[in-house]
Amino acid sequence: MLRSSPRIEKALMDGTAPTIIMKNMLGNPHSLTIDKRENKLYWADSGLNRIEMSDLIGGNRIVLVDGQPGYPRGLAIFGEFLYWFDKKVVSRIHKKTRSDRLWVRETKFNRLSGLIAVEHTVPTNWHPCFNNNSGCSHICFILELNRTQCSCPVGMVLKTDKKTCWEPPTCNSNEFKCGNGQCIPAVWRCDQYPECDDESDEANCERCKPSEFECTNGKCIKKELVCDNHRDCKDGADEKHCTQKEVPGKTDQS
Ligand SMILES: [Ca+2]
Ligand SMILES: [Ca+2]
Repeated sequence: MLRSSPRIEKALMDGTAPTIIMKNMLGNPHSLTIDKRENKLYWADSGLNRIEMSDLIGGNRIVLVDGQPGYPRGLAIFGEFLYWFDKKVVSRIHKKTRSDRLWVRETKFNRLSGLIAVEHTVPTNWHPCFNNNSGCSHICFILELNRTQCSCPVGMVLKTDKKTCWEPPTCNSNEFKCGNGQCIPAVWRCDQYPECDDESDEANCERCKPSEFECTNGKCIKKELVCDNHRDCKDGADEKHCTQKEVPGKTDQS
């Protein structure tokens, strides 16, 4: 609904298939509510000072309350009555006969923000999402004809099974996703130089053959170069724990 071009729309529960069901003779419609038993739509219109009702496709409009000053809000259906409030007064009217209008009560609250009617007995087995969440890993919506559709929280998307949510890859197919979410070129994976801030690109790499020695940084050197009094590993790991003493001054690095 837009104030400059007021209209009432409907859409499926996942927000798709929006349809305008009403755009004529509207002032400032708001506070919509549905009577699910009667398949009726009710709304307040503070621009026209009315409360109106129609069927669920915008037909058969009836003015339920006319000349209603102020800003009626919080429409709620309970039993045979429509309830609403304006400032701190809650009112009701018979939803079909438009009779029995009365002030239900004046509350002590100056600025009510909502009104909810709660049925004492709520059926618990009719909704198709009640059956194992209809197989959805996170959110289940009901569509027309009691069909269901799965959906996901912000930041997740549905897998191709249309049931399971997962976090989409943020890296391209030619990139490697670091453990911290960073993307680096895939060829930098296991190249013995850490490019990920968490160095996950060099973790769990198959590096050295049985005939090789692995330096601390992952570089492979021939086993013959271990303890040969020459630093072949950058940190000299190949010359540590040797029975023979390291030759001072030999600091060649790889
Ligand atoms: Ca690397
Ligand atoms: Ca060496």
